[in-house]
Formats: sequence, C-alpha cells, structure tokens
Amino acid sequence: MASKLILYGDMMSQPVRAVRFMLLNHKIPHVFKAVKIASLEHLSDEYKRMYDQSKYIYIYLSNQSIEIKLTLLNCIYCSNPLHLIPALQDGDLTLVESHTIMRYIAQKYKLDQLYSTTDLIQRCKVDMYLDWHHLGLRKASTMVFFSKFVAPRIGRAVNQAALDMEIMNLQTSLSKFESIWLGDKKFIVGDRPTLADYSAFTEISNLRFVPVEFFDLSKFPKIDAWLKRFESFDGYEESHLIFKKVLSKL
Ligand SMILES: N[C@@H](CCC(=O)N[C@@H](CS)C(=O)NCC(=O)O)C(=O)O
Repeated sequence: MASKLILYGDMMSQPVRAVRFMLLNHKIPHVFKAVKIASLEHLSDEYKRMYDQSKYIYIYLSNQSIEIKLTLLNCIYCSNPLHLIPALQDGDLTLVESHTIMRYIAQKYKLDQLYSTTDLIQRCKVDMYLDWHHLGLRKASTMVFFSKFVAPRIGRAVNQAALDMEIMNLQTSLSKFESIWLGDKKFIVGDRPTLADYSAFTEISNLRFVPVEFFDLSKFPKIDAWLKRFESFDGYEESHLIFKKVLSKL
C-alpha cells in the first residue's frame, strides 16, 4: 500500500502554510506533524533522526546563507540545513525546501494546473517566480516580520538602520510583485493559481502581523484583491487556523 505523505512543520511558518494550503486545497491525503519552532522542536534529535534515517535526502542550498542570517533562533544548529521546516516524508524519501516539496507533490499527483508535467512554458513561468521569491520578496518580508512581530515578543534588539533598509526593500518588492508578477492577471501565471501563488500568498499575507503604521498592505490594491481571492479557497481556513487565531489577538 502506498505510504501517506507526512508534512512536518509549524503553522506559523510561511513555507509550511504554503505546502499545507496546497495539500488541503487539492485534497491530497496527508498527515501533519507539528514541529514547534517556539519550543525549539526543530532542533531536537527526533526531528534530525527523521532525516538521518531517510534513504534519500534532497537539499537545495542556494539561498541558505540568507535564510541563516534571518534565523529566528541564531543557534548552533543553524549551519545545519536539516533543522529547517517544512520537511516532507513519503515512504523512504525525505524532502526539504518548500518549493521542492510543492513541485514533488504537484508532479506526483499530476496537479498540472499548479505545475504542469506537460507544458514546459507554464512550468518555466512558475519556476521563474519561485526563483525570484527568495531574494526578491522573502528576504525583506521575513526581516520585517521578524523585527516587528517576533523580536519584541522574545526581547530581541533590532538594528533600526537595517530594518529601515528592509522596509524600503519590501516596498520595492511588493511594487514589483504587483506590477510585474501580477500585472493585470488574476494570478501570477494567468487565470488560475499555480505553486508560485501559494508561495507568494503565505509570504505576503504574513505581513498582516506587521503593525499597519509600519507597513500598510492595503496600499497595494492588486495584491489586496489577489489575497482576498485566495482567502476564499478551500483549505484556507484549515491551513490558517493558528495564523488567524494569533492575528485576532494582536
Ligand atoms: N527556503 C526554505 C525556508 C525554510 C525556513 O526558513 N523555515 C524557517 C521557518 S519559516 C525555519 O525552519 N526556521 C528555523 C530556524 O531558522 O532555526 C523553504 O522554503 O522551505
């Protein structure tokens, strides 16, 4: 009997939410196992053992140095890319990196509208956004989220000059996202969402945690409409339960 997919992660993480939202929206059977970052569970031996026992490990390292600098925890394990979430287990196979995980699921379950197995051009357009995402959007959005949401809650000092710079970068990123990636389309690659939209959606909606006096998402009307379109999708509520609960307490 085929094994069930197991997704490991913390629902406060943008890349984890992207994978879970996609799985739920497409009704792909899976088990979700919580690895809570705030409790440092992603550093535990048990989580690490999962990778060690896996026959195949695929790691995509190109953006790792950036991610490491942005780490929530600044801990000794940060040089070990295997301590990041999400991770996906499918039988003997363990994958890390949300984009790789989503590409794998889409191709395995033939979700061609998300990432085509036959249309090379559609696939390239999705990949183009996903490659841009790490430095083009996530670097600035994570830094601003960390400084304005996480740091005050864990008593971490923030470098104001660096933050000011990243707020400017984030404005530029979102302007580019709106004018170049979205343009006049409903979604990044046309009328239907692809993997690119799932990744961008959870990263951009995460900025709702940043107080509006520092960053006002509603100043980007096309992004606002696109976010709202996505929020009506099946699977949104379940994948955003914790997100909404935390947001409602702000
Ligand atoms: N590029 C990775 C990013 C993964 C990532 O940064 N995960 C964060 C949570 S959002 C994490 O595990 N942080 C723990 C740490 O840095 O110690 C992906 O898309 O999967």
